[in-house]
Amino acid sequence: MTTADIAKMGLYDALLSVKKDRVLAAVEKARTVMRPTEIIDALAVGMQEVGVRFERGKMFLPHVISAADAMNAAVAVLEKDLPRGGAGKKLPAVVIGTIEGDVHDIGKTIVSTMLQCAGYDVHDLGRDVPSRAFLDTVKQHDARLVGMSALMTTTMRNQMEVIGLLTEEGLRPQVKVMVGGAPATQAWADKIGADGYGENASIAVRKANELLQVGEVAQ
Ligand code: B12
Repeated sequence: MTTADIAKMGLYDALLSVKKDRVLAAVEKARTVMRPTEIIDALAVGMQEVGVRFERGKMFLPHVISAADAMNAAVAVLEKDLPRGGAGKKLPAVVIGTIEGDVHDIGKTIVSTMLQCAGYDVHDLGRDVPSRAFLDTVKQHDARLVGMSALMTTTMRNQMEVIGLLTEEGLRPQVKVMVGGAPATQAWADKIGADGYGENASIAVRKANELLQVGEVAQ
């Protein structure tokens, strides 16, 4: 087992302890042997396991909230270490948010942070974002990409609504759409006519670069 594997396990265990100080200590250790994006991806795996344990009744809402808080604190610490891309060139405006009716924003915030670090002009609308707000912000900033997160099967359909609004307003040809969040899949993206789906934040940045034909940045 490599030191990076050990650090990865440490991150996972710390997140499952749902203790912020343990998570931040594990992040400090991992920083010496792992890239910041790898650390975030490893914590995201831990967060998914928190979800599984919550579903099985082995963890309760206060645990989920503490884990979410620890995850957000870790991402805030790692943000300054993330590779900065787009040096010298101005990358297009991107609008991102969690869809209406949905307050889950951990994954969305990770994607948003990594897109910013890659050099995009990101307009993060937060969570529970009304469909029309995506459209208004696209117009306001002449955005070239919309990223929508949904964590619930009941809110996913709002991603389709935003695509419908973009089409109605004649903006669809120049605005790419990327969807994500745990219940999203490539099949879902195809079904609703999105241009891309990203399973995690690193893939989301790669996909955005591909869709907007922007050169790769170091990860
Ligand atoms: C944390 C959490 C919460 C926290 C949210 C805190 C926060 N600030 O986000 C709190 C406690 C507030 C919460 C509340 C609720 N939750 Co909740 N929650 C979760 C949990 C455990 C983890 C979600 C998470 O943060 N994952 C970690 C992140 C890193 O992963 P991620 O979001 O998937 O993001 C990654 C990728 O998907 C991708 N990605 C994400 N967004 C985007 C966007 C784009 C454009 C791209 C390309 C990629 C991308 O990149 C990210 C980074 O790798 C999930 C369980 C699960 N299995 O997902 C349940 C879950 C999503 N919640 C659920 C439910 C039901 C609720 C509540 C209704 C509970 C209740 N009864 O009150 C409320 C929601 C109220 C509302 N209106 O929204 C259900 C949804 C079930 C369903 N039918 O869909 C789940 C699945 C749990 C369950 N099985 O019961 N929840």
